[in-house]
Amino acid sequence: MAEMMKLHWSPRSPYVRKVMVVAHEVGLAEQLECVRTVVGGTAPHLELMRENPLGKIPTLVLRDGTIIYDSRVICEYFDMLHDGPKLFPAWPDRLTALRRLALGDGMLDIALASVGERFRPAGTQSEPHMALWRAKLLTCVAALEGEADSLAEGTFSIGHIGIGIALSYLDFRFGDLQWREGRRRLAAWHATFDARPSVVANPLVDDR
Ligand SMILES: N[C@@H](CCC(=O)N[C@@H](CS)C(=O)NCC(=O)O)C(=O)O
Repeated sequence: MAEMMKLHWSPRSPYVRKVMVVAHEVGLAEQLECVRTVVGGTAPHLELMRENPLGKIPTLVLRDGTIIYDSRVICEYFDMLHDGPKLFPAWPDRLTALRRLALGDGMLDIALASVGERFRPAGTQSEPHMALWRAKLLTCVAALEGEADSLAEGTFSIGHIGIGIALSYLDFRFGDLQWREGRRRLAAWHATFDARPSVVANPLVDDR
């Protein structure tokens, strides 16, 4: 078998899930050796930090030893490696796709900050921050409901993947947010995202 690319991977990470979905969409998943890498908490992962000084996943080691991160860079790299329809479209559609990707990634950044806060000892968690992050996530969902029809009609792109991954992460960690309430069109679009083979093949799993 040809040498594989090594992906620092976790089934709990939505950013990792995003690159795995892209890899499946463009037919590259079989070329990835997924190495379970545990990050988070306060202990530095020194081995990972030798490859990515940020100590974050996903981090991808190419066959020639070149190391790339973060998730967006890896997604764009995968999209460059195939000859099919591109997930990063040409201008002007690219602008909308990148803006949607930024919105999805921004939602994940907020969600992960909020999850991190939950792990602080009781009494040291910041209620005002938790409330702010919750309000931002709900505002993002409301904005997305406004473009749900255009999401459903448009050509599938990295923007769709960014948004779909973010909404699925809300299901995974923020069930109490009930983001589907009053968001019928967005929920309908997300159901189609959720049913894609690339998404089904890469579930989020709380494995420890
Ligand atoms: N902007 C990065 C974010 C990646 C990220 O924050 N990953 C989390 C796991 S879901 C992580 O590695 N956290 C460990 C840490 O921040 O120390 C990307 O898009 O790849």
